[in-house]
Amino acid sequence: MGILNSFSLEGKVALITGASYGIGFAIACGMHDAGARIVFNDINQELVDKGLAAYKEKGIDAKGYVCDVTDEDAVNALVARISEEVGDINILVNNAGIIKRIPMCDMTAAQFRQVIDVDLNAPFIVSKAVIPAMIKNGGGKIINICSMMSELGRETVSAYAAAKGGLKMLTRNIASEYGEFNIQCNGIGPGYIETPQTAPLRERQADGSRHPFDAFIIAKTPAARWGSTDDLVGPAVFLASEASNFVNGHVLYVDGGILAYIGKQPQ
Ligand code: NAP
Ligand code: GCO
Repeated sequence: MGILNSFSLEGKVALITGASYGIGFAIACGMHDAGARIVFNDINQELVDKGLAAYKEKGIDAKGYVCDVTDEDAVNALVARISEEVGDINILVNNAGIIKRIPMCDMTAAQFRQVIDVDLNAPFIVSKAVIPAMIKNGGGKIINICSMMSELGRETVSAYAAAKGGLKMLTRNIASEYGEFNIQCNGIGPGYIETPQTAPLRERQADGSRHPFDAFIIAKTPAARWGSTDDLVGPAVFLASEASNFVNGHVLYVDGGILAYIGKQPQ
């Protein structure tokens, strides 16, 4: 196989969760360009319809389903339906996620649990649902969308950091437990990416100046910019393809260098 062919996803079925917009949508479009058949889900019909229209506009014939990834019965039914209507899933991207920015001492246990449920329990539930067919078919790829918060903490994101740190370890454990079946489970750790999830951190101030967090991220990132969703496409296609067949249990940070950088020295 030629080197470029080893990046091809031709003939593969890819399920990207929560992929009506944002990071999941960009990754799905890239996987489509690399040859995969795209299937996605989202939490309600309105989002699925919005996603279907956006894929159509790009000339992509994606299949979209309503499914709450925290609901184990619904996920099992979805995976069975995809196998029947499209084919067994070869590539899973656990992308669906939520964040709650609340100081820890003001956060209720119910709010904390909700974040853990979507960002950590759900990747467990969806991965568990797709692994048996991957084993039967001789292998598969699972990509967990982790975060800077898989490594770092900051004010207000205790539940999210706990979930994304846990997701890094779930990634390593899936790799450890199912690597012998030719299943590769890796993570992508996006840096600060321009999506609706981070929009509140980039809002212009009343005087037109940058949000202090926006200026902070630019100073903290050697690339001196926020990431775009397109920055994640190449890494995702790599981790979904045969080019990464001996990469397992790894988190690939796509962060413009944030994790490598101690920060600007005071002038
Ligand atoms: P996002 O706002 O985090 O949303 C992803 C999608 O998941 C949304 O469509 C969301 O629906 C859906 N979703 C939420 N709960 C769900 C559930 N229970 N079942 C099914 N779908 C559900 O978008 P994003 O910023 O593109 O983030 C995608 C992933 O990357 C997330 O895991 C996020 O944590 C991670 N991430 C983002 C950044 C960043 O800078 N943006 C950086 C690192 C990691 P709703 O719109 O209704 O919530
Ligand atoms: C925050 C952010 C993040 C990012 C991302 C970083 O409030 O700090 O929303 O946590 O979105 O996950 O990688």
